[in-house]
Amino acid sequence: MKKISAPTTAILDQLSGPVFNPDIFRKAGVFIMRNAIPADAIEQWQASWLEFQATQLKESRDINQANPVALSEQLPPPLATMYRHPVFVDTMRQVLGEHIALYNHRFVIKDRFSTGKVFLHQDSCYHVGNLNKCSLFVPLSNANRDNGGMTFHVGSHQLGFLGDAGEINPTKFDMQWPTVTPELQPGDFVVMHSSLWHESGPNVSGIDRILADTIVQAADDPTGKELLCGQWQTDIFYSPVNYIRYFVNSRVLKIIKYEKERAETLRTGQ
Ligand SMILES: O=C(O)CCC(=O)C(=O)O
Ligand SMILES: [Fe+2]
Repeated sequence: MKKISAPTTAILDQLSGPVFNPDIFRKAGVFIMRNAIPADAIEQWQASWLEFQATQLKESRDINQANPVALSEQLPPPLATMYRHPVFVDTMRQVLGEHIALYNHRFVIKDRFSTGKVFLHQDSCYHVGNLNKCSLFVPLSNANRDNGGMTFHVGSHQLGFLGDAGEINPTKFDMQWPTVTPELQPGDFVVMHSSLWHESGPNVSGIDRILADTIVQAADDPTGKELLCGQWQTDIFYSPVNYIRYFVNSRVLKIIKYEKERAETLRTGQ
């Protein structure tokens, strides 16, 4: 029987509420804010989503094979800028301090084009710059176990970056983390440390699961995209976009090379 850390178990009933608890977040790596976003903001974002979906995502969408839930279409302005709502920096100041920047903003959705599960992983291994980043998951639909709501392994961020990118095998660790799969409603949002292990099941109910995923970080990180509050704390910047260009040789470049060679072998039959 694996050891579930007792302090982690003790905080399970304090993981959600209308008021952010930075001490619980530090230990858990996740906190669920309840009914924290004003209704007028949510209604505007939902209306914008419905129009966007009806006009641009109806027939098909551009599926990213590496991550089918990540929406690649250009968002309309109300959705592209929703991370600027003050509720988010008011919360994140308690984790990141006075000076906060945006790292990335996107949507992760489970609609009829991406109903599948997302394997257990941490996000830090896909990020560039400093490791102290947090996701804000903002539901514009209900999210629950039936439509592929996310599951969080509470406390697992304490292990930091695991050294590679991909599906985590939890059976290989001496300790076990309790899991939570919160039911989310529009107005709630989840704060998650980017090293926290998370996953999600398939959408079996057929009700779209629509989440915005905004990643924020301290403003001293040179990969910041936009200042959200305070002042920049760095005067050097570089872009995380297409980061493989920063390498002469790397694991990702090798995979690309091997994939090309394999395709060529299959094509020519030799
Ligand atoms: O959409 C989900 O359920 C999870 C997505 C996710 O964790 C990711 O894209 O990194
Ligand atoms: Fe993730």
